[in-house]
Amino acid sequence: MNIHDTISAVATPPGRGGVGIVRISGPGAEAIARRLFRADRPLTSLASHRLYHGHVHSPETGEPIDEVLLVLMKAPRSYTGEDVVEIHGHGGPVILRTLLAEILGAGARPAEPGEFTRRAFLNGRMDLAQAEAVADLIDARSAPAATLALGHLEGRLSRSVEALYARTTDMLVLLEAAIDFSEEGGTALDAGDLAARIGEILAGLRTLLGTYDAGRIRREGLRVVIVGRPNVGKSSLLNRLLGEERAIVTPIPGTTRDFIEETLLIEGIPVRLTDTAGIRTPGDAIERAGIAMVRQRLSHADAVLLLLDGSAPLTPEDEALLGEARERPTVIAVNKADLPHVLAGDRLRAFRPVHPPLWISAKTGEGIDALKALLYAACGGGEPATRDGALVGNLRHKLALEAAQAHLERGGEGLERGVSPEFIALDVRDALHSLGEVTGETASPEILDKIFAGFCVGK
Ligand SMILES: Nc1nc2c(ncn2[C@@H]2O[C@H](COP(=O)(O)OP(=O)(O)OP(=O)(O)O)[C@@H](O)[C@H]2O)c(=O)[nH]1
Ligand SMILES: [Mg+2]
Repeated sequence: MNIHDTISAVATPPGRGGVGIVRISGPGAEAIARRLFRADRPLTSLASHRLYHGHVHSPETGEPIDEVLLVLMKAPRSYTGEDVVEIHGHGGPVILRTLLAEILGAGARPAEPGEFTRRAFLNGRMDLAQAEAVADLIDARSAPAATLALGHLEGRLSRSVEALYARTTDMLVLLEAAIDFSEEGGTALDAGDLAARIGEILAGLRTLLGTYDAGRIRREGLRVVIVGRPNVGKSSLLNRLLGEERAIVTPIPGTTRDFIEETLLIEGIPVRLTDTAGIRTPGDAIERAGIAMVRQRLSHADAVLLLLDGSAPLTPEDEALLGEARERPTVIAVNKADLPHVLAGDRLRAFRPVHPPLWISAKTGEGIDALKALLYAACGGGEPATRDGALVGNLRHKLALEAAQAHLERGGEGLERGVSPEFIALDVRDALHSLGEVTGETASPEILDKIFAGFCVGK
């Protein structure tokens, strides 16, 4: 990819709208603008960061194409750090296509997905975690996801990681001095000091990594699957949580065959809720297929909502499901609390559930708010732990931080065993490399390609 040429793309989404924006970035942006744009009053030059009213004309025919507002943002005070021109035209697909075609005809080339943001990164306008936050902000499906992304765009995560990066660099300097010492008389290695430094950085990493569940939930939402034997009230509970009659409810066991998915918001976070076929020895091929599908959904779930019937004794089917409850985060709810309580609590306690079972009634609504809160907490949706509010919500960041942690732990162990500073320095250098992958100092072109390929064109 050549980053010294001039690129252009429509920056607003396809379709019709009040305004549509075409963006140009690169050394030729201003010249292209001057060629196509005629301001209301003749101009000798375009001032930076000023909005001009006028028309875009076709240079060949001289015909007007659109009435527009135009702004030039001179490097480096622009999104990409290059000269950027934005033309605000009317938001129709034909107009925008024509505007773009004229710009390309005047010397720009079509921008690749995410190329504006990639240039912003390459030109030092933002680091990689911030660039990823741009995509997250655009893709945010809930207010908490948008808040998280904006925090990262403003450098919240980057600052935390950079602080760890700087401390790891300091450590490497000390180690290198000690390596020189053994050769030509520098400073001796203070093993106690070094161990304390490693410990501090590891503690910082642990704190950041401890925010992953909360961060991921904010970024991606939650997937919860309701399971239980037939007739315990799974579909009734789905309807109650959604506040509408979405699923068929009947007293006949085996009513739900296919799964039913709907999204509701808990604490502003989208929760994808799946109602499933009741689990039992299947009566026919349809039911067998339905039950197989439950198993498949379960493997993708963040949490399981295991539903029991409080008006009946525990059955072997319930017990089989309770036995599986420890395999993944599970919230146990005992439904039909409005009926006489028949289910024996001590039988349940024998399964040592992580969260005490909650009595609810899909019919009356009893316990439903508490159930939502419990689901949220069970998935790690509690308040995040870091002081500066940095949250790790991206798997790529988590893996890089974990790699840094593993390298530092190895270095720490080496120090304890008294290995020579050269070897410890190797681990510290690896840790530094992993930390740098988050903010992009050490991210390979392959990583960059992968990240920016996920962006939309025009961003
Ligand atoms: N009294 C009472 N009845 C309930 C409650 N929840 C569900 N029911 C009744 O229990 C029966 C079964 O409810 P469903 O919601 O269809 O149960 P399900 O678990 O989806 O059943 P399958 O789809 O067959 O697996 C219906 O007659 C509901 O009216 C409750 O909280 N209290
Ligand atoms: Mg059902």
